[in-house]
Order: sequence, then structure tokens, then C-alpha cells
Amino acid sequence: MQGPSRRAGAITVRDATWDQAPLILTVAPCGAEVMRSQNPAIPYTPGEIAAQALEAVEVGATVIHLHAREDDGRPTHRRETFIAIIDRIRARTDAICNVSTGGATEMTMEQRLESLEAGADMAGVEPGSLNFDGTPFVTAHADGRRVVRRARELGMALEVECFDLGHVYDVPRLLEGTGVERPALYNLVLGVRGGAPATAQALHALAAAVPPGEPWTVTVIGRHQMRLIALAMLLGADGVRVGLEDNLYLERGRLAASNAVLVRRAAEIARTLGRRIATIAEARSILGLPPVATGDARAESAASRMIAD
Ligand code: KMH
Ligand code: ZN
Repeated sequence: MQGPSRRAGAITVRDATWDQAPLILTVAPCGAEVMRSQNPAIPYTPGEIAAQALEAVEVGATVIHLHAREDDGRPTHRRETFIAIIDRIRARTDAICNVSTGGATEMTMEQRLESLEAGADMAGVEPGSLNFDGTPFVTAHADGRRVVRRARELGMALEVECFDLGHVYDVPRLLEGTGVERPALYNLVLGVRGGAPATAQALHALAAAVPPGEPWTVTVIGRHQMRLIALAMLLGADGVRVGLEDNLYLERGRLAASNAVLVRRAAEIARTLGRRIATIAEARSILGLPPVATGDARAESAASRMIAD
């Protein structure tokens, strides 16, 4: 049923059309693992996370991949904390709030599901398990389907977090019986120890396994981030993700002072390579979301108008 022959001859790497679609920039402000002892710019409180997310939107981010923290930096699953972050973001922009249901390795599935109840536009879901940097990070399909079904009930778009090649191939099985035919976005994650490595070969293998025509984005953990997102842009990725969740450094030996500096660098690379940055309206359309988050007539942010110019 789900054998390699399913996609024989189907290549999602877009040699002919690589520069035609606008590029969706995702920012991942804090994640669950990195701490201020590693980079003092990591935001912890809802105010800090929202402020850095908004700064990132000003320089081109249109999707915000959210984890939540307690004020002392410990990862939290608490719905109220996600709401506090999302409300602050929503007050200023229609950028897409995308909550993690991966959470942190120590969270239970019940805890991981809480973020879905915070009014976000989009949710991540894990199509597989791995030893996440040496710690079991398990998402049985039955649990993943709970995420998918609840996200569907709430009208949220879904991003599948693919940490390895088998995860990409197993997305149809995750979705079986959920009423969801395809995710809005494949996120190909490279560089987690225990998952696909941060190499050009791995990027090509995962990208080539995405069903033709389906949007895909690339996340790279660690020092190969900028090099491999550049390659992803050239292969025709629909998006790339940057942010302190994934990479603490702007360049070798130089810590990133904020999430915005990483987004700005990614946007510069994109423009240099001939890729146009998606506006919020374009990102919403690509991901199958309504034009504005609130359903009101609020105009798009000045930032995305500026980017479109
Ligand atoms: N913190 C990791 C265990 C996701 O956001 O879905 C899970 C993670 C992936 O970061
Ligand atoms: Zn995450």
C-alpha cells in the first residue's frame, strides 16, 4: 500500500519551477530545549515570545511555530500560556500561529494536545517517532490521529513534522480514517540527532519523497541551517524555517541576537537566490487558511505590504 513504488518517478524537487512560488518563512522563536545559558536572547515569557515573533514578522516571517515556556524557561504545555502568546500576536498581525503538539519529550500526549485549544490557525503533528537526541520521542499513529481529528474539528491547518524519510512516507497512514486527505504542509526536519542528518543528500531524499504538488518546508537544526535552507530554496521548497529553536548562531562564533536577525538573513538569502518572500495573504492561501485570522476586515500588516512591494 505505502511502498516506495507509490511515488515511482514522482520528484517534488522542482527543477523547472523552483522560483515560481513565493517562499513562506516560518520563525520558531524558542522551542522547548534551548535555554538562555546557551543564548541569552531566547524568549521565555508570553510577552517575550510574542515580541520576538512580531519582530520576525516585520522582516518577512509569515508563520510562527510556537512552543510555550514557564517564566523560568521550563517548557510548558499549559493552554493559558499558549493563549497569552497568541493573543499578543493576534492583536498586531494576521501572521499564521502554528502550535507545536510535539511539545517536549517529557510531556504526555494529553499535555501535548492542550496547545490545540488556544485558538491557533495551524498545528504540527508527528507522523512518526525517533530517539530525539537520545531521548525517546514517541507519537503512535493513534495519538497523531487525535491531533489530526481535533485540528480538523477546529478548522486548523496541519503541518506534518517529518524527522526522517520514513515519516514522509507514512503521512498517508497517519491520516487514514481522519477525514483529512492531505496536510497543508510537510515540514522536513534535518539535523536532530536520531533523525535525518543535516546533509544535502538527506534533504534531497526527503524532498523527493513528498507527493508531487504538495507544499513542503525545510527546518535545519544547528550550524548547517543557512546553507541547507539555501539549497532548499534552490530545489523549489515552498518554505523554510529559521529561529532560535533550531539554531543559536547567526554565523560561526556569533550568537544570534534575536529571532528577527535569523529571519532577516534567510530573507536576504532568498532574495539573492531569486526567491520572493510570501506575504501573509499568500501564505494563508497556500496553506488553505482564511485571508485573515479574525475573520474581520483588518488589513494586512505594513510589513507584508512592504515585502510585496
Ligand atoms: N521539542 C521536540 C521534542 C515539534 O515542535 O513538533 C519536538 C519538536 C517538534 O520541537
Ligand atoms: Zn518545535
